[in-house]
Amino acid sequence: MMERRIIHIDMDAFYAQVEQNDNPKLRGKPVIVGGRSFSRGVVSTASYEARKYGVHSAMAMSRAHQLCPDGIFLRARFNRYREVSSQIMDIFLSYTEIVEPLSLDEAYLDITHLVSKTRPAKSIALQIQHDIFEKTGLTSSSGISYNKYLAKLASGMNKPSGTTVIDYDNVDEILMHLDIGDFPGVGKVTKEKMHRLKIFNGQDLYDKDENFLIFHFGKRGRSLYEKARGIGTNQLDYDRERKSVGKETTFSYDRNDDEEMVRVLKDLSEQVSVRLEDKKLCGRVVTVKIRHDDFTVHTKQTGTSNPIFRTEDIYEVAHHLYYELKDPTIPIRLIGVTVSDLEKRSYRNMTIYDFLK
Ligand code: TTP
Ligand code: MG
Repeated sequence: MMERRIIHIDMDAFYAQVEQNDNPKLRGKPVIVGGRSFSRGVVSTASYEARKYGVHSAMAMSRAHQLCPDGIFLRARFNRYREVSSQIMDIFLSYTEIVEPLSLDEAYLDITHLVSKTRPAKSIALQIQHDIFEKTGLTSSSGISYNKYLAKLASGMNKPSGTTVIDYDNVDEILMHLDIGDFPGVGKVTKEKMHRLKIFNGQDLYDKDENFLIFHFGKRGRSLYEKARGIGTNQLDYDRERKSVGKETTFSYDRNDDEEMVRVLKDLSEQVSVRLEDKKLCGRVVTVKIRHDDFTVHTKQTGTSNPIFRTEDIYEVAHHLYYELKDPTIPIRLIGVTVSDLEKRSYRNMTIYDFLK
């Protein structure tokens, strides 16, 4: 079986960066975003400028005020963060449907099927980070590895704006020197217990046998034993009931022929329509994606006034988008059609034609 390539992407100082991006006056300044009331609340996150003063997530707001009296203290605007989050998730889904979001600002992506000799996982990660920056103006960090936990570990290693690969050639070096508190899943309490057991880093953990760890940490002992060896799951828990239905075609050699593209678009529209029909869904947004032979990806989408699901309706929009998107000078390697913003079909969004079939 082919080795999995998993990317973990995590936005840098997410809430604070959104605030700085939305209000340029805040850029370069110590920004601290907190929950509810300033007197009793805790810090949600702090910009990297504020972190220099020792301010961090989950700290009492009053403490943050003491450490950073000149900081700019803001209330969290969750709706805005959700909005940005959904833009980011859309970018992930434009690469692969195997996306497991962990929170508003981070997700695992399985990109195994996109990797080739000329397109290593790292270049895909960089491309995704670039897309996020283009679309939202925000920086993120990514980690690439052969399982989830190592990918997550990697994404935190070179923040902000980092892209880090953990592979068989460097995994031992990284894990053996890793502070025990930096192992994913080792919180404050576990860390203190580890210290009592004279386990301070990955090497110390590696040196303990499995039974010892199970004796002291119960069921988690086994997982800790495995983590010390770089072993972890590579199965993503992703949403099979997707928020979009899409089909794409990759050409074995590059095409640049409108007539053929129109045929392919019609065919893809029909396949999408059949899927929507199966699931009794319809959608309000159509997206066409084109990948050129140099692997640049271009997408264009548009909303429809009514939810659609029939081949002709999807094709009509897709065809229009294709002509807006295409660059006649660059051959096409892949083309795709997606319908999103889905909802269940109801009598409200059916037309007379649906009753004539
Ligand atoms: P994180 O990804 O943990 O932190 P971050 O994005 O602010 O900073 P970085 O990843 O660069 O270290 O969390 C994402 C968001 O979740 C964060 O911006 C605010 C929110 N959050 C809280 O509200 N409380 C918390 O205790 C944590 C850790 C995060
Ligand atoms: Mg983050």
